[in-house]
Amino acid sequence: MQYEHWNDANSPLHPASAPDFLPDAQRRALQLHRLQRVVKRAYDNVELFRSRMDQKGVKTADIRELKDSAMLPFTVKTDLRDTYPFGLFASKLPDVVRLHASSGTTGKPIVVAYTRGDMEVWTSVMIRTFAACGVRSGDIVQNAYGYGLFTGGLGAHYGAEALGATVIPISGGNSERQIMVMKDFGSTVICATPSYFLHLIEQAAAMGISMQELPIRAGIFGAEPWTEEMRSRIQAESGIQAYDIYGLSEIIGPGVASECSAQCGLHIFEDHFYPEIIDPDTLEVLPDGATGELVLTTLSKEAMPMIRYRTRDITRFITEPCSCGRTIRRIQRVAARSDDMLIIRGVNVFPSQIEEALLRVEGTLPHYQIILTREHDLDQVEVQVEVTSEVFSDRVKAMEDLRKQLGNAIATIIGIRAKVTLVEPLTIQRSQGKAKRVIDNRNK
Ligand code: DLL
Repeated sequence: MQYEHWNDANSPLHPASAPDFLPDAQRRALQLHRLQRVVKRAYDNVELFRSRMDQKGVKTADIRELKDSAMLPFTVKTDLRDTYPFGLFASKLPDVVRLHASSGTTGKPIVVAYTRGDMEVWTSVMIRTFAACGVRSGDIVQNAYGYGLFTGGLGAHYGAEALGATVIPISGGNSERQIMVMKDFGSTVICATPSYFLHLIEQAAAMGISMQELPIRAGIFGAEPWTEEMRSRIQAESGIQAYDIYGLSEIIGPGVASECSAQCGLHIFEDHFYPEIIDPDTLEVLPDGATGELVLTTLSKEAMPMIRYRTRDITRFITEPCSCGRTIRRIQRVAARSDDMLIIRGVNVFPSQIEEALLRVEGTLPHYQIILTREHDLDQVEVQVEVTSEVFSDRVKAMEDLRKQLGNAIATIIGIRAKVTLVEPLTIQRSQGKAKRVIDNRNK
């Protein structure tokens, strides 16, 4: 009997997924109870939270309703760096059963910690993630997220295994072996960054294998921004359903939010992560539906509670109910981070806008890089994009027309002219994890 529920991924009776379907009032009561508990835990055990709340004159007893969270101080990434390595822990080290770290681009990593209870929560939100994406107990899950200090590999591993799927802990890289395993083991689900999966599609083709003919049917993709246009390309070329999942180390890792069968916004596991959208300039909480920065408070984390963590990720709540029946709210896919925003000749540009423009044009491949330079004090943008070998070997005139078309598509979306360079397939470096889309040489 229970087995049937495991196999019905969208059932409210699915033991792990039940909280996705709680009536609003019941969920809010649970959130408030957990918010009060986590604020007290953070205040009692973490010096930084205690001193910030004291400075603001906020007492734990002041949190009487969910919206009182707006009184609480924010936490930012530098707080984790400044307290490196263990300064934000609310548990004693013997109670911590796992550490992960996120490398960041410069300096020391940030360290995150989990108690046994945190591991159970993490596993449960990953079960809910997989269930929402239609993964079931009979699936064979090829987990190509990196294993190690990155949260992607082990986060997805524990969830898929607990769901009852067969997990292949292959980690990222060694693309030829990935394709061999996908074919020989009959993987039905792949977990990877979307950019790495694109590379796997190419690798399969190079080995004379069509993904369309393999049993693979779903991809659980996240850890980096990607666009709807990218999803269309992935689905068309591989024949799989591509789902977007979101998370960050500071909050738990993957398992903060996930798409469902509707593929229309990501459900936040709100019973564990309390979301707010703020105006990043005024820091005011914005009304539902307005676009701003996502701020998250962990409602059940023990080892490392986070109070109003500013993610820098830009999104909005989708206010319409979802056709899947889940009552937990959805956010729009995270297409941009406020710190990824490029200011080019004074115009704000997100790399995802360029991706959108490029992939709308036929003949391009979903591999590109944005190179910024400065000449005579003026920012220059070059967009290098791979084009199909047919286009590349075509007449000069056809290439020139495509270049113009792409230049116009970019100018229409971002409002400035970029130099477009068409390059051969496989020219741009492939990543095994998060893709590096921007090379900024302006201050060199
Ligand atoms: O990337 C956790 C993760 C692993 C999520 C696997 C999904 C799948 P970090 O390395 O700490 O953690 O990076 C977190 O990556 O603040 C976003 O800016 C970005 N990000 C994560 N998922 C998405 C997504 C993991 N689906 C940072 N869309 C976040 C856009 C994403 N950006």
